[in-house]
Amino acid sequence: MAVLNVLNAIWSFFATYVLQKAPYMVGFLTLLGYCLMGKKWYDTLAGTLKAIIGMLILNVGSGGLTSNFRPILAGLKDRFNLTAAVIDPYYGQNAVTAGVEETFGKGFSQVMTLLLIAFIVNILLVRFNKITKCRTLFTTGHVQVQQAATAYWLILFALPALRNNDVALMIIMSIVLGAYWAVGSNLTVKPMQELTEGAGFAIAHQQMFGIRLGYWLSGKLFGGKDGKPKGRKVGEMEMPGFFSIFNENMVCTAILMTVFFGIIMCVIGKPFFVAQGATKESEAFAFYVFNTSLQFAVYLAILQLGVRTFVTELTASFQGIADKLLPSSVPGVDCAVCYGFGDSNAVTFGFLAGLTGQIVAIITLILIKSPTIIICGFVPVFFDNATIGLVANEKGGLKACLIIPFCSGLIQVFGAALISGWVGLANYGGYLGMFDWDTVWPLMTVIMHYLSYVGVAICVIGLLAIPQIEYRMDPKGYFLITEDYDAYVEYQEKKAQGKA
Ligand code: ASC
Repeated sequence: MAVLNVLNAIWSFFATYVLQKAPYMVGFLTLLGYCLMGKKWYDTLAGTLKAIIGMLILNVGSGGLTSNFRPILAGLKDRFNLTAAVIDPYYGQNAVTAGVEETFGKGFSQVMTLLLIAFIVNILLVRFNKITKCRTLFTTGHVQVQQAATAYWLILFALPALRNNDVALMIIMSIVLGAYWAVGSNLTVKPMQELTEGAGFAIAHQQMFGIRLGYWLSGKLFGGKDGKPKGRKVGEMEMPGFFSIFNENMVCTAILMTVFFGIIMCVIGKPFFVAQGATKESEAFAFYVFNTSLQFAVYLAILQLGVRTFVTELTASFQGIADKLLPSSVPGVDCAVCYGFGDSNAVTFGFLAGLTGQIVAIITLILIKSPTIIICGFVPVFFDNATIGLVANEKGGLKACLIIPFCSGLIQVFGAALISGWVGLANYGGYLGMFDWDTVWPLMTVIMHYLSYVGVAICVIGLLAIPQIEYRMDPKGYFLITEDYDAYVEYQEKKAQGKA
């Protein structure tokens, strides 16, 4: 008994302070990887610390972006008197916590059990990747908590018969969620390896299907035969005179944000920000607007510093895990990690295009008197569309970087309105609202709701079939791209010349 208690305590410590906290999860993986590689203790220590600190810096950046812009979005809601569901992962998680007892007579604690078992499903799918073809391990704990909460709600809603059978409930939910983690992040391997020229990570976030769809559409619609954009990429826009300052990431971000958010903040008006305590009556409003807009460039710079600090450590040490425990795999990391690669201005363009799409969609919802109105939250509008824009730019250039995130913005709002209204989450004020949760998950919820267990089987088989299809399209390159990127590029070149 005593042993069991100790094990239990260790497990719950691990679950609380490591598994659910991305920086420490990344630190743990780095430590494990370096130990498996037999690195010297002091190198292991240094690498682990850098991994944790880098992730903490990244969190300062992404948290700063979010909190800097939250009052602005709240202001829009206040000014136009909208009561509606906010699409934001944190609001979404709160909505589940607030409503799950009342709606389904269930507590939130099972969400954590779901997270743990689904994570194990992910590990197993990667461990047996000779069969499953899954190459990526999800490491972003805070996102996993948010997703486990929303998946819990959606599946409880879809399968009423399961509500009284906890064991079956956990098994089914974990398989669906674990498969989504493994398959979704696996889909981002190719776009990310190409974007980063083989940095050795995939994305484990909330728009993984969106990334792959954006990548594919950009190539199809705006790309040439050589896999490169037909038109110019964001970074190649040689702009004359005044415009050339836009080539500089910080300057570009600062100017665009000041113009865009300057207008929005002026519409909301000073009194709102004073009432929020964000500025003082005595402070010049123009200064406040300018300063707030510049923070955006500041936090983006911080975020990129965080990425640089930890990416090399994590991916280098992950080699130890890949060699010894999970062959041919790469870590799936936060989407913000890729902002350190590609054209950094594509991040800003993608975001602004997505925001425009969301605003158009919200106005449409209001005009058609939709029963569920959506308010944009910063996390979906920024992190989804910036990521999709960055990938789109790489394959399709500037046009793709604007059009694809614009469409994604529309889809996010319409998808979130439909699903959150239908399953009842909108009544609790929020919905997760990230791209995959406005598309793939609503679709799976519909299938499971109408076809019950057959629907579950369709969803799981459908998910697991995706890596199989991708593998069959390029059996030789499929694992090579994670194992040896240079060899992969060489192989692709030969293939293009018809030699391989
Ligand atoms: C999310 C979420 C965040 C951000 C962050 C982006 O989905 O919950 O805090 O995106 O992970 O870096």
